[in-house]
Amino acid sequence: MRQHEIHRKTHETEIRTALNLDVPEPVAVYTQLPLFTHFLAALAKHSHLSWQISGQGDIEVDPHHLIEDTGIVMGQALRGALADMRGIHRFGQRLLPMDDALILCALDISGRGQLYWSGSFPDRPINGVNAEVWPEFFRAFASHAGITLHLVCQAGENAHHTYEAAFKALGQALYEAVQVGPSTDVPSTKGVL
Ligand SMILES: [Mn+2]
Repeated sequence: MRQHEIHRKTHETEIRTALNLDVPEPVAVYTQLPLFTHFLAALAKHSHLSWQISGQGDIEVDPHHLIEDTGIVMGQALRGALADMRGIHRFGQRLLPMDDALILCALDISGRGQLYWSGSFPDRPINGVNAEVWPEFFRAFASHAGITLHLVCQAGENAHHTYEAAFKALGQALYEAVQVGPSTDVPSTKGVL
């Protein structure tokens, strides 16, 4: 089984994540910030992977700490679960609509963690949470997972739809990228990822 668990506690947050890439269940997501829980639950559901995530932190200071640190821990869990990367599809992509929103997500489990964030993401808060925190989640996740992650907002008027579509698109692209095919080779001409 390709699985990994992380527990990370700092003076700002305490996050636990368990990920299993080979089974779709259980899925359990809880954070102190209901909007973030809602978005993570969408990611988990549409990834068809077993994510167990719990996060708490000093959201009274700023939701930024909880959101970024959860991205760090989820990225570390993915990297750990992938282990030697043998046989994985490596690339994943999704063009995901949600009403007015249309998000392109393309990722490469490259070993080089980097977020490329572009397009017309709405710069409006949702229920008091500023839009600037969402790319910080995806950046932390990409950087700690060691994946090249492109998220492009091709259309989006409603901020809730647009950011929720980004979480769903990442879930779907991840599912594709971590699937194991008939080859047991590491999917790189260099022989390592
Ligand atoms: Mn929603």
